Amino acid sequence: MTSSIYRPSSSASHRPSPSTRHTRHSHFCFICSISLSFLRMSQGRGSAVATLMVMSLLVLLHCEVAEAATYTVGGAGGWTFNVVGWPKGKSFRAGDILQFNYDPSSHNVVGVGRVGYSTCKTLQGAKVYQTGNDKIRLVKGQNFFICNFPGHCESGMKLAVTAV
Ligand SMILES: [Cu+2]
Repeated sequence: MTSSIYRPSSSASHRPSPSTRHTRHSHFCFICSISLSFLRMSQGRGSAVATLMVMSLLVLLHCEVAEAATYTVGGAGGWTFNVVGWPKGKSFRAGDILQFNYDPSSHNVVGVGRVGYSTCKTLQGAKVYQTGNDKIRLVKGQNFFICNFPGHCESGMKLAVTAV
């Protein structure tokens, strides 16, 4: 049931919008359309076995991605200062996508580790996102992001999300 994905949190100041989980991965339709193309091809050849195989694959893929969701970090305010508390009260799954919306001349998104998150330091080789419209897929476990413009992370422009 997708209606009860959010853990109740007595200290949360606002309830997250439940509508976010209904957004599915964009590649889902891509996979479906390719699979359906193969399906049509195999039907043309009259191969019942191939048709069955493709249909099974389609069902399998559907099950795999159906639960993935896209979350807009910070909600309407986007990726900005004091966004650090945004994940509170929300549940995330591996494969879910975080959408970071921001002005790329003022901010960026850097994938860091636990130490980078707590110290607001970017280690060499860290992945830097800077389009202003970044979609980042969550991996299982902890995911840490900061803005490494001077002083921003220290002003709460940091994010720690745990995906199950
Ligand atoms: Cu910033």
